[in-house]
Amino acid sequence: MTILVTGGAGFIGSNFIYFLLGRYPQDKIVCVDKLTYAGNLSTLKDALKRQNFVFYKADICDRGEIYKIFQKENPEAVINFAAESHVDRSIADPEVFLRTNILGTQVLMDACRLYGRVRFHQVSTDEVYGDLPLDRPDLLFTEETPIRTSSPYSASKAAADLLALAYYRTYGLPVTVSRCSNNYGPYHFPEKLIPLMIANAVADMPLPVYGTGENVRDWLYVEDHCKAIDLIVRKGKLGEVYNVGGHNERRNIDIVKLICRELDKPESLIKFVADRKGHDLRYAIDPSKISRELGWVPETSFETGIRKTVDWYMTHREWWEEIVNGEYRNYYEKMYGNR
Ligand code: NAD
Ligand code: TDX
Repeated sequence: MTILVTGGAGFIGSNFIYFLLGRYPQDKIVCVDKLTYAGNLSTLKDALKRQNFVFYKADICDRGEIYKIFQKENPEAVINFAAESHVDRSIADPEVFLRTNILGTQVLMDACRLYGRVRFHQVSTDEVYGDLPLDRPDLLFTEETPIRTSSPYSASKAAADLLALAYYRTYGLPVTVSRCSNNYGPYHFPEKLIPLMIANAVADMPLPVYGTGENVRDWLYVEDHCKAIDLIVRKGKLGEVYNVGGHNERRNIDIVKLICRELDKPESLIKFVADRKGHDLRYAIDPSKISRELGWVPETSFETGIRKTVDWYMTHREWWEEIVNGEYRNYYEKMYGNR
């Protein structure tokens, strides 16, 4: 089988590529990535040594380039991870989010239609459901929860989901959509909460917690997400949405304190800063559909996963230090300088 993975030089896409190369050595993996600030070819250096892996630097919005790659590689399945993925950046500058996340998805699905009704999977997010109140732990997002987005990022992801389902209904394109909760693990770009706090704590820099730190996210180890996507692509029902999450809700402040403990750093590094605009209070996924229909269950506990993650960042300092010492400095100054 030839599988085309877009956004494979980013966090989850690269983990997915390594998962596929390990589990299905007979498959060919084709990666398409624009290598934006969030994409890093060095992440794929071990994959690039493999005969059954090929990389194309291309923009998913570039119809001509994408069609050429489809013509050459003839993929049987496309898994779309490529996206602008950072909520704070979408608040500062939404346009590229609409372009990549919506129009890019459309180009890929048009290519799937044109080159033989190729199987298409859209990697989406729980953020399309908006947020839940902090004082109603009984409420969880199901696949039936109405779409109610808060940020330009989540609005663009929701638009892409709806477009994917429209391509299923209108053109019969074999489509599935997964909506996962917050991931963590190796190769997570340092602008996101967990790697940012690890990098700052290592450097004894302030740990900027938005608002009161009481916002809740539902954390899943990235490998469990990869396994869920693989199951959906191979066994999922076409035209369906699957929620993915491991019942692991944590307050941001507790995550940051945990990282301080893991790294033996004082909590006095924590600095409460101005809140994110439109900041979602709580995310919590009900994963019962994927568990019931496909037998998926998360395998890595949060305690194990966070320890593995901290260890990974400590043993791969060159990977993230190169990032935080580059263009990222300007981003950091703009985002946190006067906060
Ligand atoms: P990421 O920002 O780490 O990686 C995105 C990758 O896409 C990068 O390699 C980047 O170069 C590439 N890319 C961006 N624009 C592109 C374009 N126009 N053409 C080709 N490539 C392009 O993101 P991530 O955290 O790995 O997220 C991957 C997907 O999973 C996204 O669709 C995101 O919405 C979704 N998701 C993420 C999480 C999470 O917690 N990180 C949770 C649920 C869903
Ligand atoms: O410096 C920070 N301080 C802080 O308090 C950062 C970067 C974040 N936060 C808070 C904001 C959120 O409540 O931590 C929480 C997590 O923030 P992010 O890591 O930016 O993730 P989030 O906004 O929850 O979105 C993530 O999960 C869903 C991914 O980035 C999305 O791509 C995914 O769809």
